Amino acid sequence: MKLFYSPGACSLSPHIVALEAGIPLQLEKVDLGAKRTEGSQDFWQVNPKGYVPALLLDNGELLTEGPAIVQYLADLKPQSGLAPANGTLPRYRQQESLGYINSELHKTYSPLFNPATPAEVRQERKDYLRRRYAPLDAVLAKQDWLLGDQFTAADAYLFTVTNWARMVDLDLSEFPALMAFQKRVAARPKVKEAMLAEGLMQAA
Ligand SMILES: N[C@@H](CCC(=O)N[C@@H](CS)C(=O)NCC(=O)O)C(=O)O
Repeated sequence: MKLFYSPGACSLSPHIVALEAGIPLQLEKVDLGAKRTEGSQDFWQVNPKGYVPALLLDNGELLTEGPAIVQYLADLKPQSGLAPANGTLPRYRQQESLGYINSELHKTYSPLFNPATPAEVRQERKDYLRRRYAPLDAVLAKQDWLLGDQFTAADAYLFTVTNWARMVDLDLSEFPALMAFQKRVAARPKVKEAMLAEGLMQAA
Protein backbone atom coordinates (compact mmCIF):
# COMPACT_ATOMS: atom_id res chain seq x y z
CA MET A 1 0.00 0.00 0.00
CA LYS A 2 1.14 3.52 -0.70
CA LEU A 3 0.15 6.64 1.21
CA PHE A 4 0.27 9.93 -0.67
CA TYR A 5 1.10 12.56 1.93
CA SER A 6 2.35 16.05 2.49
CA PRO A 7 4.54 16.75 5.54
CA GLY A 8 2.45 17.75 8.57
CA ALA A 9 -0.82 17.80 6.61
CA CYS A 10 -3.87 15.75 7.61
CA SER A 11 -2.15 12.74 6.00
CA LEU A 12 -0.01 12.55 9.16
CA SER A 13 -3.02 10.96 10.85
CA PRO A 14 -3.16 7.78 8.66
CA HIS A 15 0.65 7.70 8.71
CA ILE A 16 0.55 7.51 12.54
CA VAL A 17 -2.24 4.93 12.47
CA ALA A 18 -0.32 2.69 10.06
CA LEU A 19 2.81 2.82 12.22
CA GLU A 20 0.87 2.25 15.44
CA ALA A 21 -0.83 -0.75 13.81
CA GLY A 22 2.44 -2.13 12.44
CA ILE A 23 1.29 -1.90 8.82
CA PRO A 24 4.12 -1.39 6.33
CA LEU A 25 3.37 1.58 4.06
CA GLN A 26 5.17 2.99 1.11
CA LEU A 27 5.14 6.79 1.36
CA GLU A 28 4.99 9.19 -1.56
CA LYS A 29 5.28 12.89 -0.91
CA VAL A 30 3.03 15.26 -2.84
CA ASP A 31 3.75 18.87 -3.68
CA LEU A 32 0.22 20.16 -3.12
CA GLY A 33 0.94 23.51 -4.78
CA ALA A 34 2.32 21.99 -7.98
CA LYS A 35 0.05 18.90 -7.72
CA ARG A 36 3.01 16.65 -8.46
CA THR A 37 4.20 13.60 -6.60
CA GLU A 38 7.78 12.92 -5.59
CA GLY A 39 7.87 10.41 -8.45
CA SER A 40 6.88 13.20 -10.90
CA GLN A 41 3.33 11.99 -11.44
CA ASP A 42 0.55 14.49 -12.04
CA PHE A 43 -1.31 14.22 -8.73
CA TRP A 44 -4.63 15.08 -10.40
CA GLN A 45 -4.24 11.80 -12.31
CA VAL A 46 -3.62 9.91 -9.08
CA ASN A 47 -6.43 11.53 -7.11
CA PRO A 48 -8.95 13.62 -9.04
CA LYS A 49 -9.81 15.34 -5.75
CA GLY A 50 -6.27 16.78 -5.73
CA TYR A 51 -5.70 16.38 -2.02
CA VAL A 52 -4.00 14.14 0.51
CA PRO A 53 -4.39 11.73 2.19
CA ALA A 54 -4.90 9.15 -0.53
CA LEU A 55 -4.15 5.49 0.00
CA LEU A 56 -3.33 3.31 -2.98
CA LEU A 57 -4.44 -0.19 -2.11
CA ASP A 58 -2.68 -3.33 -3.29
CA ASN A 59 -5.61 -4.06 -5.65
CA GLY A 60 -5.01 -0.72 -7.42
CA GLU A 61 -8.00 1.11 -5.91
CA LEU A 62 -7.50 4.52 -4.35
CA LEU A 63 -9.10 5.20 -0.98
CA THR A 64 -9.53 8.85 0.00
CA GLU A 65 -10.96 10.81 2.96
CA GLY A 66 -8.92 10.68 6.16
CA PRO A 67 -11.68 9.28 8.40
CA ALA A 68 -12.27 6.37 5.99
CA ILE A 69 -8.55 5.69 5.53
CA VAL A 70 -7.76 5.52 9.25
CA GLN A 71 -10.66 3.14 9.86
CA TYR A 72 -9.59 0.97 6.94
CA LEU A 73 -6.03 0.76 8.31
CA ALA A 74 -7.18 0.14 11.89
CA ASP A 75 -9.52 -2.63 10.75
CA LEU A 76 -6.62 -4.43 9.06
CA LYS A 77 -5.18 -4.91 12.55
CA PRO A 78 -8.16 -5.19 14.91
CA GLN A 79 -5.91 -6.34 17.75
CA SER A 80 -4.22 -2.91 17.68
CA GLY A 81 -7.33 -1.41 19.31
CA LEU A 82 -7.01 1.63 17.02
CA ALA A 83 -10.71 1.27 16.12
CA PRO A 84 -13.36 -0.38 18.27
CA ALA A 85 -15.14 -3.35 16.72
CA ASN A 86 -17.58 -2.54 13.91
CA GLY A 87 -21.22 -2.46 14.92
CA THR A 88 -20.50 -1.61 18.55
CA LEU A 89 -21.43 1.68 20.22
CA PRO A 90 -17.75 2.55 20.82
CA ARG A 91 -17.24 2.32 17.04
CA TYR A 92 -20.01 4.85 16.47
CA ARG A 93 -18.40 6.99 19.17
CA GLN A 94 -15.21 6.89 17.14
CA GLN A 95 -17.08 7.87 13.98
CA GLU A 96 -18.70 10.67 15.97
CA SER A 97 -15.24 11.92 16.95
CA LEU A 98 -13.78 11.54 13.46
CA GLY A 99 -16.73 13.42 11.96
CA TYR A 100 -16.40 16.20 14.51
CA ILE A 101 -12.67 16.60 13.94
CA ASN A 102 -13.17 16.49 10.17
CA SER A 103 -16.00 18.99 9.82
CA GLU A 104 -15.69 21.17 12.89
CA LEU A 105 -11.90 21.43 13.31
CA HIS A 106 -9.99 20.34 10.20
CA LYS A 107 -12.06 22.33 7.73
CA THR A 108 -12.18 25.38 9.99
CA TYR A 109 -8.38 25.54 9.92
CA SER A 110 -8.27 25.51 6.11
CA PRO A 111 -9.01 29.25 5.52
CA LEU A 112 -6.41 30.14 8.17
CA PHE A 113 -3.73 28.73 5.86
CA ASN A 114 -4.88 30.95 3.02
CA PRO A 115 -3.03 34.30 3.05
CA ALA A 116 -5.96 35.87 1.19
CA THR A 117 -8.36 35.25 4.10
CA PRO A 118 -9.31 38.66 5.57
CA ALA A 119 -8.41 39.45 9.20
CA GLU A 120 -12.02 39.52 10.42
CA VAL A 121 -12.74 36.07 8.90
CA ARG A 122 -9.52 34.80 10.46
CA GLN A 123 -10.64 36.07 13.88
CA GLU A 124 -14.10 34.55 13.51
CA ARG A 125 -12.67 31.17 12.47
CA LYS A 126 -10.26 31.18 15.45
CA ASP A 127 -13.11 31.97 17.85
CA TYR A 128 -15.12 29.17 16.24
CA LEU A 129 -12.26 26.72 16.72
CA ARG A 130 -11.90 27.67 20.39
CA ARG A 131 -15.63 27.03 20.91
CA ARG A 132 -15.28 23.63 19.23
CA TYR A 133 -12.20 22.69 21.25
CA ALA A 134 -13.95 23.45 24.57
CA PRO A 135 -15.97 20.19 24.76
CA LEU A 136 -12.92 18.14 23.75
CA ASP A 137 -10.87 19.76 26.52
CA ALA A 138 -13.62 18.78 28.99
CA VAL A 139 -13.49 15.15 27.79
CA LEU A 140 -9.68 15.05 27.96
CA ALA A 141 -9.74 16.47 31.48
CA LYS A 142 -11.46 13.24 32.54
CA GLN A 143 -9.66 10.65 30.41
CA ASP A 144 -6.37 10.30 28.54
CA TRP A 145 -7.85 9.60 25.10
CA LEU A 146 -10.96 10.70 23.23
CA LEU A 147 -12.67 7.32 23.57
CA GLY A 148 -11.44 6.44 27.05
CA ASP A 149 -8.30 4.64 28.14
CA GLN A 150 -7.14 3.42 24.72
CA PHE A 151 -5.31 5.46 22.06
CA THR A 152 -7.29 5.23 18.82
CA ALA A 153 -7.31 6.63 15.29
CA ALA A 154 -9.44 9.55 16.51
CA ASP A 155 -6.58 10.64 18.77
CA ALA A 156 -4.13 10.52 15.86
CA TYR A 157 -6.45 12.80 13.87
CA LEU A 158 -7.07 15.25 16.72
CA PHE A 159 -3.33 15.47 17.38
CA THR A 160 -2.61 16.10 13.70
CA VAL A 161 -5.03 18.99 13.25
CA THR A 162 -4.29 20.55 16.64
CA ASN A 163 -0.62 20.71 15.69
CA TRP A 164 -1.64 23.33 13.15
CA ALA A 165 -2.66 25.81 15.87
CA ARG A 166 0.83 27.23 16.28
CA MET A 167 1.26 27.54 12.49
CA VAL A 168 -1.82 29.77 12.25
CA ASP A 169 -1.19 31.60 15.52
CA LEU A 170 -4.18 30.13 17.32
CA ASP A 171 -3.75 30.33 21.09
CA LEU A 172 -5.16 27.22 22.77
CA SER A 173 -3.54 27.77 26.18
CA GLU A 174 -6.99 28.07 27.78
CA PHE A 175 -7.32 24.30 27.21
CA PRO A 176 -4.79 22.63 29.54
CA ALA A 177 -6.14 19.10 29.08
CA LEU A 178 -5.88 19.46 25.30
CA MET A 179 -2.32 20.77 25.63
CA ALA A 180 -1.40 17.82 27.86
CA PHE A 181 -3.01 15.48 25.30
CA GLN A 182 -0.83 16.94 22.52
CA LYS A 183 2.28 16.23 24.62
CA ARG A 184 1.06 12.71 25.41
CA VAL A 185 0.56 11.89 21.74
CA ALA A 186 3.84 13.53 20.68
CA ALA A 187 5.71 11.33 23.17
CA ARG A 188 4.49 8.08 21.59
CA PRO A 189 7.37 6.32 19.79
CA LYS A 190 5.35 5.66 16.62
CA VAL A 191 4.20 9.27 16.46
CA LYS A 192 7.82 10.41 16.72
CA GLU A 193 8.70 7.93 13.96
CA ALA A 194 5.99 9.36 11.68
CA MET A 195 7.08 12.92 12.39
CA LEU A 196 10.73 12.07 11.75
CA ALA A 197 9.82 10.36 8.47
CA GLU A 198 7.90 13.45 7.35
CA GLY A 199 10.81 15.71 8.32
CA LEU A 200 8.79 17.43 11.04
CA MET A 201 11.40 16.82 13.71
CA GLN A 202 15.09 16.02 13.97
CA ALA A 203 16.48 12.75 15.29
CA ALA A 204 17.62 13.11 18.91
N1 LIG B 1 -12.00 15.80 2.77
C1 LIG B 1 -10.60 15.48 2.82
C2 LIG B 1 -9.82 16.79 2.90
C3 LIG B 1 -8.34 16.55 2.84
C4 LIG B 1 -7.57 17.86 2.90
O1 LIG B 1 -8.08 18.90 3.30
N2 LIG B 1 -6.30 17.78 2.52
C5 LIG B 1 -5.45 18.95 2.47
C6 LIG B 1 -4.24 18.79 3.37
S1 LIG B 1 -4.69 18.69 5.08
C7 LIG B 1 -4.93 19.11 1.06
O2 LIG B 1 -4.38 18.19 0.50
N3 LIG B 1 -5.15 20.29 0.47
C8 LIG B 1 -4.69 20.60 -0.84
C9 LIG B 1 -5.79 21.00 -1.76
O3 LIG B 1 -6.97 20.82 -1.41
O4 LIG B 1 -5.47 21.49 -2.83
C10 LIG B 1 -10.29 14.58 4.03
O5 LIG B 1 -10.98 14.76 5.05
O6 LIG B 1 -9.41 13.72 3.94
